[in-house]
Amino acid sequence: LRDLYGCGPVEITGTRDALYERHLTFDHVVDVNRATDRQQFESAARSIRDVLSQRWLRTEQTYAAVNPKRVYYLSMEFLLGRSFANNVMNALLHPAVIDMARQKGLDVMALTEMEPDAGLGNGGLGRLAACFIESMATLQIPGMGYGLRYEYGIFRQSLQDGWQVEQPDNWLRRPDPWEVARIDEAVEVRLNCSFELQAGALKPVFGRPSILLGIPFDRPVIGYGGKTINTLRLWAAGTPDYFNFQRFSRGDFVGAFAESLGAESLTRVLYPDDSTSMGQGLRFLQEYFLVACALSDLIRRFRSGNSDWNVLPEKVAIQLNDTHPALAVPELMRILVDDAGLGWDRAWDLTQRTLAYTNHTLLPEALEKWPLAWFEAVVPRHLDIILEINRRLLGVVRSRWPVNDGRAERISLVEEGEHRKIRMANLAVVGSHSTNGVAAIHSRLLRSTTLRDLAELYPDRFNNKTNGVTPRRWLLTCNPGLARVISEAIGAGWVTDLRQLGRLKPLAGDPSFLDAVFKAKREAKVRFANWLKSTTGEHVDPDTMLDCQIKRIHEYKRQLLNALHIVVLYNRLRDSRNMEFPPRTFIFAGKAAPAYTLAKLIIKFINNLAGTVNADPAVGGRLKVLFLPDYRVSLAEYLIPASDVSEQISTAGYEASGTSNMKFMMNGALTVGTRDGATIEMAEEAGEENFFLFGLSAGEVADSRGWYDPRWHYAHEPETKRALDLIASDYFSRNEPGAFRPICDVLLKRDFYMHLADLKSYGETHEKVGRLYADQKGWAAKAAINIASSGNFSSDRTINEYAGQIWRVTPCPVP
Ligand code: DL6
Repeated sequence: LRDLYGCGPVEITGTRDALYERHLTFDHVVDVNRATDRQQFESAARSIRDVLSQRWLRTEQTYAAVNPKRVYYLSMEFLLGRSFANNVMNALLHPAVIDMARQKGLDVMALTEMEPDAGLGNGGLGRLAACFIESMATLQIPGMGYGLRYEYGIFRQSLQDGWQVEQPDNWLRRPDPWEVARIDEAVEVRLNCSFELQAGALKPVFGRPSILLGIPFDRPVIGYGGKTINTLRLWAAGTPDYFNFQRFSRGDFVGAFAESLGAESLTRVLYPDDSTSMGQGLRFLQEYFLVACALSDLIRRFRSGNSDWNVLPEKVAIQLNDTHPALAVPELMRILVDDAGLGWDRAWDLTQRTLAYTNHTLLPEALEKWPLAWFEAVVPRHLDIILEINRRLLGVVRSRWPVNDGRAERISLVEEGEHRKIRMANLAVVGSHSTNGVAAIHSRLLRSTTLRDLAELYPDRFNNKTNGVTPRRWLLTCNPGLARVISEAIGAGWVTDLRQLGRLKPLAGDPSFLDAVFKAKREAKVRFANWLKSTTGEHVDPDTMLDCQIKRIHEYKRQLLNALHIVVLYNRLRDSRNMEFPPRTFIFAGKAAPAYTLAKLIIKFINNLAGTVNADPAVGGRLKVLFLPDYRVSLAEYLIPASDVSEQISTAGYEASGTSNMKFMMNGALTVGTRDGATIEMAEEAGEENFFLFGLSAGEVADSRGWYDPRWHYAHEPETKRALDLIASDYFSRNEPGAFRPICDVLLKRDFYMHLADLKSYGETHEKVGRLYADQKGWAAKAAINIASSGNFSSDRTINEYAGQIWRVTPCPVP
């Protein structure tokens, strides 16, 4: 492997084949011919990493020499999924790997299946972070991700009798071949608490200071083409002393390890909630730990190249992925005031100009507010700083709006009451120079509703950055058939410039192109069906329309609307066996937060519905419902290319952006959706005539609060009534009477997310979908227009906007 990336001969002796074999022999000490699939995967991955190591080093050396402005993306979640196929693809090692596999008789598909998903995130927010760091590397931006190395990622979901069961995801049980432990770069984190074993449980003991170690584990982030290899640095918690020798000598063998066990448990598990800020103190500690490790590390790097604190905002941009790392505001102030000895005003100016904040939700229950008492107990100095920021902030507010209309209380960083709380979103807005939403409608609603007072105080700070996804993972790698069709039509430039897909528009009338698109879809459907069969035993007929709703289970995302509509269709099929009806497979997948009882009941309902519908001879195979367990990135990579219909049906005004909507669109699925999140912008790009939009707008939803009554729909829409009556009659819960009563109650008593208001227009829209699907050419033409119109939804575009408008960084090419 000589001079692969123009950085001189790679100083590894032997051929690339030998690399692989050396790892089998020396890492695993196993006979090459007797290696297991997992050993083969690890050795193949390690050989890929070997090839990349010099380039990875060269990237960091270049940054150190050039001293460019760097971006640090702080996120509690990086939902990476698998790395093998993407690393191979981005490093352009695809031909070499195929060649090697052929020579060695290796099955590359089987190898990739050996890699567990790195599920270090809950959903959209974490997957976005993963797309963003890949785009930064592809755009040659000196960027680094900072997160936590959870030993257990998002739980594995299995189904028992239709109910979700959570199992621990021990993804690091076997050594991860990509990561590099940097023990020498560990940092110390000081807390005003320590950990103790009390009655068998680990408890924080407040007021007894302790020092934790943050141990960095680096993962390569390979830009497409392999020119830049940035770093994702994940922190694991540890203690300086592994165990307490005095306690051990006294025979207290368990207690001797209590402190280190307690410390290590800080990064043990990812919190499995995406839309509530649960009141656990451990989460608060995790957030502080990430912030303290990241800031200590980046400030050390900054100081190694710059002696003048004043240039901090010219050399460092820190993006806060939601409020989770918002403690960066007081932590940076503490570093600048206490450690660097700067005056308050100068420190405050540098802090604001360095930090920027992205908001990802309008749901009030997801906006973090932490008890002030926790700050007092764990990070008292940070509380002092927050209160001083607040004192000055309220002074400004009161002098600008002298009439007391409650504004100061709303803007205050402290929510008053019996248990005072710190409002993390307010802290993030006040302590930074930019606050952005993630789609146009979301950014608008942020300004006009959720953060209105702050937007009036700082109108210039608020901006929009519509999300995007990386086309390398979400088209090139996961859908090779379609990628080939596109590249044959317009060349391969789209891989790094997705706007070029627009050149496909004229081909939406070209029968041979449409035929190729159709064939690629069919190929992806067969591939998915085969994969599903081999991994779960479940059968999917590739000749049916695949209609998919895959995302977290939440009332606002309205899986229930989809399920209700299936009940309506089921009733129609039972009435008329000869009805014209394109055979459909409805696929659901998604996890529910373990404590979200109704979401778990929705999963159970969908499974019971599936059981009944799929077994009913009256349906005659025309309708099938599937709930695929354990939704994860790798499952999405098989399913999205195969999908015909993408369900994006949240109550308008509640989905900040959505990102699976974009992945479906670029893979040629047609969207049934509400005017919500980025779906609005997608429909604008494609033209509404190429979308299936339905339902109330966000304005209509807001206006009907106060008078909306779901019973009106029940009383006036016979199909709605019949569907609900069927559910209430225990038709889908014969052995569990009353099981779905809570669902009927939610829908009929309050229906906060307005399922019944939209059910009729949703059904009418689906009728249009069915008619178009029967016209194969018409369908393929719309699919082609959607693919051609998806160019704006690349995370490269989004990152370019962040880079130019928020971070003000430029590429730093690695020679
Ligand atoms: O911005 C990424 C993603 C959006 O696409 C989704 O619409 C939004 O629901 C999600 N937000 C969260 C909320 N977490 N918090 N806080 O995951 O962000």
